[in-house]
Amino acid sequence: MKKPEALEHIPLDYHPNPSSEELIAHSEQMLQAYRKRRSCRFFSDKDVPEELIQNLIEIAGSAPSGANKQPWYFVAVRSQELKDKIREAAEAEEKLFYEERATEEWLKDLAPLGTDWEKPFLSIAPWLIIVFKELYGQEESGEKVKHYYVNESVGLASGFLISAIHHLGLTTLTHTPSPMNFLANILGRPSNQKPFLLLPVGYPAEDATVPNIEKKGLDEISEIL
Ligand code: IYR
Repeated sequence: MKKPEALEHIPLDYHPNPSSEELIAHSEQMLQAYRKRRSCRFFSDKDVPEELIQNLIEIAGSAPSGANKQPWYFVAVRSQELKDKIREAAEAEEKLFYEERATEEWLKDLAPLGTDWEKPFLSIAPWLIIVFKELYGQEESGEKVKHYYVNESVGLASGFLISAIHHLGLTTLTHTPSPMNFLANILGRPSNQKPFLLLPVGYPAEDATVPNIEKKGLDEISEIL
């Protein structure tokens, strides 16, 4: 096969060039801000504008991906009827998870977080963003497009999304009801798209609480050689 031509290269349009001192100061500020990010299960029903959700999704879609195939799709749900339907289906799966499917060890690991099958945040948060991974792409002609590193790519896009939500001062929760194919059914997605995770997005409730967990220290998660 003849090798396709490489795309033209254009200049990199990002050269802020800060000094080391500026970088360190900025990274310290960022670290303090990131340390405040928590998975929050208590949402206010205060509305969040659609434009903001669209910008957040574009931020997620700016993530790197295998061969730039962008193997993701985002469904943003604000319809109360759909949110209630998703909550009902998620709670049915979660009830089975907590009462039958989860191993003793898994339940023991979850106990400190105080989670259970009830998921009121799914109907209270103003938005649910459901992230889908695309196992392969589909051209208009019906031809399949190969996708690479799908989980890594969609994980990166989800990380961008969570980070941007926090940066704005809003909150989210990485929710992975298991199994979650009910989301594809309710939202009528094609068979090349599989649910990856669900992020409720909104303002935290005034009286929101979070479990008092700790993150591993730098020494535990890294070394410098
Ligand atoms: N999907 C369940 C259980 C759950 C699993 C893990 I791993 C968590 O970090 C938290 C919860 C639920 O959402 O409750």
